[in-house]
Parts: sequence; structure tokens; C-alpha cells
Amino acid sequence: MASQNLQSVPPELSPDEREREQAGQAYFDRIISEDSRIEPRDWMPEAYRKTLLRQISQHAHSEIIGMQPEANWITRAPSLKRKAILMAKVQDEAGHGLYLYSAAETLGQSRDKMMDDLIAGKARYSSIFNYPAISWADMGAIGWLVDGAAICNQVPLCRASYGPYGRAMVRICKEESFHQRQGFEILLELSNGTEAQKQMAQDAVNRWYAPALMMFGPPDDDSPNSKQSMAWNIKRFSNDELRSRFVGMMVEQVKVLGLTLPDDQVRFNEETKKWEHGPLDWNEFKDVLAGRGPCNAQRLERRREAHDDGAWVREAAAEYARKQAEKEYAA
Ligand code: FAQ
Repeated sequence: MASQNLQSVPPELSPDEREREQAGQAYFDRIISEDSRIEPRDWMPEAYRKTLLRQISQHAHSEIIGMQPEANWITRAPSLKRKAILMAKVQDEAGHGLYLYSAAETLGQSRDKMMDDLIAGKARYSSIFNYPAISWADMGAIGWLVDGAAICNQVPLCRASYGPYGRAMVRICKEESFHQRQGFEILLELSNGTEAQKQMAQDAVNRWYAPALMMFGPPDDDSPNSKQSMAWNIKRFSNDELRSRFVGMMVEQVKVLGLTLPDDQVRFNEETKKWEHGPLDWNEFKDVLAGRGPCNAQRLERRREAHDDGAWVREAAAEYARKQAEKEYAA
């Protein structure tokens, strides 16, 4: 692999530049083969930088857009305690977005550019956030299933080969674990409540289950990025592998909830030692990615409004920074 990469060094470079590129590539290959970390100032192949930027910026956008389905319920939380918890959770998601935008910035992309791409509808964010949250039980299902899937996908990313990404993921995963527990607890309380409350919890699980499984991305044979991302130690497991682990976790937890998964084909395959699930509607997934999900337009519109509403904050912060710099210069 290393020799293939060396051959890809552009021939038009001067001999000095070529030598530097080759030394950089050799260093990069050694770090990856030792399962160690690449840091922002290290030489890295352009394709590695672009892959990271793609994944980290999409991830950051997901956290920010992902605030919307739950923020929608803050004013309708059933008690003051629930309201305080939900507000804290939504704020945590904003924090995750900020750590991730900062990690992406170390790859040479400005946050403004990333935000512009999101608002212009050019950037991806997780498919899951294009589904509506229509009852209070959805707060439970989002915490349990969506944060649960996020943890399953993101714990291995704590070992991602790019230092700033892996380190950001450590803190994010700790907070996501708390989020999952609070979602589980909402569902547990509803499930142990009246028949109507239990039904509301089951309905939420029924609606969020398949979209949560699709969060892991397309099946392995339809995942163009996985192979290279795994060779670079960015992703550690394939999309299907993680999806199967997630199903295995949920199948046990749902029993404690006294609810069921809306999938009668879940089973542990003794031969492959993997959990299997029923078919997923990948056409629906493609539609959501193409902008035709139930809430795509609404999510982007809300993001644009929030961006416009925040213009005065950005202007004030820039002005404050300018005045501080002026003071320092004068001192
Ligand atoms: N949604 O070749 P692959 C959260 C795209 S955070 C939309 O398999 P890759 C916390 C993919 O980008 C949730 N697009 O791609 C929270 C690629 O398109 P591109 C976000 C998707 O990168 C909870 C194309 O399909 N988590 O939930 C999706 O190797 C509650 C081909 O796919 C992360 O971002 C999808 N589900 O694997 C917040 C984790 N799946 O870019 C608020 C980090 C695939 O070539 C409330 N990311 N695509 O145009 C990853 O682990 C990976 O990027 C995957 C996709 C696994 C998502």
C-alpha cells in the first residue's frame, strides 16, 4: 500500500518537494501501521484530509441539526425536572457540534465555510434527524435508540487515527451515554404507566427503530468509503458490523423496558456469531439523503433562521475581538 501511495506523488514536483512528500508519506504509513495518531501539523495524504473533513463536518452538522427534534419538546416537557434535563441534553448536542467543528477546522476548513455549506443544502447530516418527533415518548425513543446507535458507532471512533477527532469523541461518548440512559428512563416510566402511556412508548419505538438502524450507513457492499476509512484507522468496524452489534444490545434492553422491537426477524446467527435483523427500506434512506425525507426542508429552514437570528451575536463577538486586539496593540 505504501509503495502505491508513493507512486501517487505528482510527477511535476521539484526533486526537493518530491523528497519531502515521500518522507511525509513514509511517516504517515508508519504511524498508521503502528496504530498511532496523526496530528494536525503532520504530513497527511490529501485524500485522508478530505475524508476526515467530510466525516467530521457531517458529524458536526448532525449534532447541530439533531438539536431540533428535541428542542421542539422543551416547552412541552411534562414536568420542570424533565424540562431541565431536556434543555441540558440539547445544549450538550450543541457542545458536541462545537468540539467537532473545532476538530474539522484543524484540517484547514473554516467554520463559516462549513456552516455556509450546511445552510446552502450542500452538506450532509445524519438521515435520522429528518424524521419528526411527534409525541413526548419520542424523547425517550430518541435518547434510547438514536443516542444508543450514536454511542455504538462513536465509541470505536475514540480510537480514530486523527488525534483531534478521537479526543473529541471521548468526551462526546461520555455525554451520549448519559443521554441514552435518560431516554431509556423516559420509556421505562411510560411503559410502567397507564395503558395509553405504554402504547405511546411502543409507538415511538416502532417509528424510530428502522431509521436508527439506518444511521449506521448503507450496507457494506454499498458503502464506498468504508474500506479506505478502515485502512486508515478512521473507522474501526464496518457499517453492518456496528448495526448488528446495536441490534444485539437493543434486543436485551427492550425486554427490561417491557416493550418490543418492531422486527420479528431479529435473531442471533450461531454460525456467523452476529445479530441479524429484518430488511430495511434502503430506498427510503436514499430519498432522505436526497433531501426528500419527512422533515429535510423544515430542518434546513429552521437552521437558516437560527443562523440569521444569531448574526448580531457574531457581529458583537467580532467587534469585541477587534477592540481587544486594539487595546493589546496600544498597550
Ligand atoms: N445519514 O460510504 P459510506 C448523533 C452517506 S450524531 C446521512 O458508508 P462513511 C448524536 C455518507 O456520508 C449522528 N448520510 O460513508 C445525536 C456517504 O456520503 P458522501 C451522526 C449518510 O462516511 C443524538 C454515503 O452515504 N454520526 O446521532 C448516512 O464511511 C441525538 C456512503 O456511505 C456520525 O456522523 C446517514 N445515516 O460512513 C445528536 C458519526 N450514512 O459523504 C442529537 C460519524 C451514510 O460520500 C440527538 N460518521 N451516509 O457524500 C460515521 O461514522 C460515518 O460517516 C457513517 C457513514 C457511518 C455515518
